[in-house]
Amino acid sequence: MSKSTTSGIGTARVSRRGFLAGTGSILGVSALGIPVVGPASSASAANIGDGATVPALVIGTGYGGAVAALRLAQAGTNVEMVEMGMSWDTPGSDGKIFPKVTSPDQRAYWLRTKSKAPVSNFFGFPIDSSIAKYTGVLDAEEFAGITVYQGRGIGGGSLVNGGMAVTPKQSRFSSILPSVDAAEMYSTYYPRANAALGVGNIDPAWFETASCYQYARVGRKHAARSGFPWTFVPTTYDWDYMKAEQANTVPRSALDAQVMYGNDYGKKSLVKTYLASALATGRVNVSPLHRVTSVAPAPAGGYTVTMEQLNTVGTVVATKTVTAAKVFFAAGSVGTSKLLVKLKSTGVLPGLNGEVGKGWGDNGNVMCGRANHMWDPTGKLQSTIPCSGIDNWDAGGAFAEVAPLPTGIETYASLYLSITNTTRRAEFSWNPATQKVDLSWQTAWKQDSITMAKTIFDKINSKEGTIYRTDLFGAYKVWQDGLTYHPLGGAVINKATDNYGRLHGYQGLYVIDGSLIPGNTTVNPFVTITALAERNIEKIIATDL
Ligand code: FAE
Repeated sequence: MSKSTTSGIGTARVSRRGFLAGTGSILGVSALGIPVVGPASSASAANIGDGATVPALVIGTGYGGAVAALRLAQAGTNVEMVEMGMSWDTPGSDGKIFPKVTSPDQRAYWLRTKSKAPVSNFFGFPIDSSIAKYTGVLDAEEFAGITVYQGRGIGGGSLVNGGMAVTPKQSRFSSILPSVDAAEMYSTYYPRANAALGVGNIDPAWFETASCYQYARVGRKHAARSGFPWTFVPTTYDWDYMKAEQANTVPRSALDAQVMYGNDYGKKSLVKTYLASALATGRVNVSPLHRVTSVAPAPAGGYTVTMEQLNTVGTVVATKTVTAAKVFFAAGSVGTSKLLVKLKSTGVLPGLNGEVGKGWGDNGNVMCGRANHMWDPTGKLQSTIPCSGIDNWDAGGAFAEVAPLPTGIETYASLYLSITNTTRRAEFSWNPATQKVDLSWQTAWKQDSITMAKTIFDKINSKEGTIYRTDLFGAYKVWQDGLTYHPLGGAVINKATDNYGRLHGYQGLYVIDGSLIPGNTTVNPFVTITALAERNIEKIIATDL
C-alpha cells in the first residue's frame, strides 16, 4: 500500500464515537452488557495535554490496561490511557485495516524495514520482504538471545494474537501464581474475565465438516493414534462469524490469512470488548502514538509522567509531562519491565526493590512442523484461529496448539506452537553504555523446551512414519527456538510488588499486566493476565481510592 493512503491514520486522539465506529463493531451491546452506543462522551476531546493533571494514568492498552481503565472508570475515576502504537480504525487503499500474513506491508511491523516472520522460510528459501518503516501493529523486538513478538496499538496484544483463550487447569495454578488464592480465581475472576472477553467454544459438529479446520482434524487424528490427550480450545473469535466466513456469506478475515498482523472482522479484540465498555463510561480517554519514557515522584505528590508523541515513522514530534495521582504500568511484560528497570537504575525511582526486572520467561514457546504423507492433506483453506491442542503437560511438560499454515496452497504440513514447562528465567538490566535495557535470555536455554516438545512429536512421527519439516525456520532447521509470543514476568507479584500489584517503595504505582506472572502459565496467557488484573483492580479500588 502506498504511504500516502495511511499517513495520518491513528495519529489523532481517539474519540469514543470514532473508536466505536472504527471497530466495525458487530456488537451493539458489549460483552459486559454495557451499551457501546450511549450519551455523548465526557472524556477529553483531544490527546492528553502537556501539563495536565489527572487522577489515574494507564500506560498501555492491552489486557491489563483495559481491565484497569474499565473498572476504575466504573468506580467513578477519570482515566487517561497512553498507548505508543496507533489506533487501528481506518482502512488502507486495499479496503482493509490490516494486511494478510502472506503479504505483510508497512502496517505489519513496528518500525522495521524488513518483515520478520516466525515462519521465515518455505522449502528452505527466505520469505521475508522489504517494507516501509511505519508504526505497524506487530513488534518483533530483538534482544541478544530471543525475539519477543508483541502487539502495538490500541488493544495491545489482542490486535495480533490468535485469540486462544485458555484457562489453565486449576491443579496447575499453584505453579503459576503461588501467592494467589486459586479458589477465588476459579470461582470469581476467571469467569469474570472469560465473560468480559467474550470467550466462546467452537461448535463440535461444525468442526467435523468445516474444510478450514481439516488441519486441526489431522492434528487430532495423529495425537489420538499416539495416545495423547487432545482438546478443543476456547477462543475470542466470533464463531457465528467464522461459520459465515466458511459459507462465504461475509467478508473473510480468519479465512483470509489475517491473524498476527491484525484481523479486520471476526476476532473480538479488546477494542470490541473491554475498551469499548471503558470508553462507553465517558470517563476514559486514549492517546495513541504516545510513548511513556519516565515516571518520577512529583514535588507536590503523585507522579510526573513524561511521554513522547510519535508520528507514523516513529519520529518524536512532541514531548509532554503530565501529573498523575496514580500510575498503572500496563505496557506488557517487556514494556513495563524496561521502564521500571531504567527508572530504578537511573535513580528516578531508586526505592523500587531488587526484584524489579527479574523472573522473566518465554512461556516455554517453541515451534515445529511435521511433513505429512500425501494421504493426509491439511487443506488449502486454513482458519488462522487455532481451536485445539495436545496436552502432554503432566507426562512430558508440553501443551501444543495445532497451528495453521495459511498459505493458500496444500503444504502437507502440520505446524505446532508448544508451550513448555521450562524453568529458565532471565533478567532485564540497564546498560549504561547503550542507554538501553538488556535481557539475559540465552537461545541455548530453548533446548529444554525442545526436549519437552519432542515428547509429543518424536512419538507422533514414529507412529505415523513421518518426519519433521526442515524448511520452515531456515534451511535444515527443525525448531523455531528464537522467539516468544508470550513474554511474562519482570515485575513479579508478591516480589517486585505486593500480592495485588502495588509496587514496593512507591504509593500509587501499580503493575497490572503480564509482567506480574513469573514466566509461565502452562497454557496461552491472556485469560490469566486478564483474570489477575480483575482480581487486583478490585482490591485496589476497594482500598486505595
Ligand atoms: P500487551 O497486550 O502487550 O499490551 C501492552 C501495551 O502497552 C501495548 O499496546 C504496547 O504498545 C503498549 N506500550 C508498551 N510500552 C509502552 C510505553 N512505554 N508507553 C506507552 N505504551 C506502551 O500487554 N495469548 C493468548 O493467550 N492466546 C493466543 O492465542 C495468543 N497468541 C499470540 C499471538 C501473537 C502473534 C502474539 C504476539 C501474542 C500472542 N499471545 C496470545 C500473547 C498475548 O497477546 C499477550 O500475552 C498479551 O497481549 C499480554 O497482555 P498485557 O496486558 O501484558
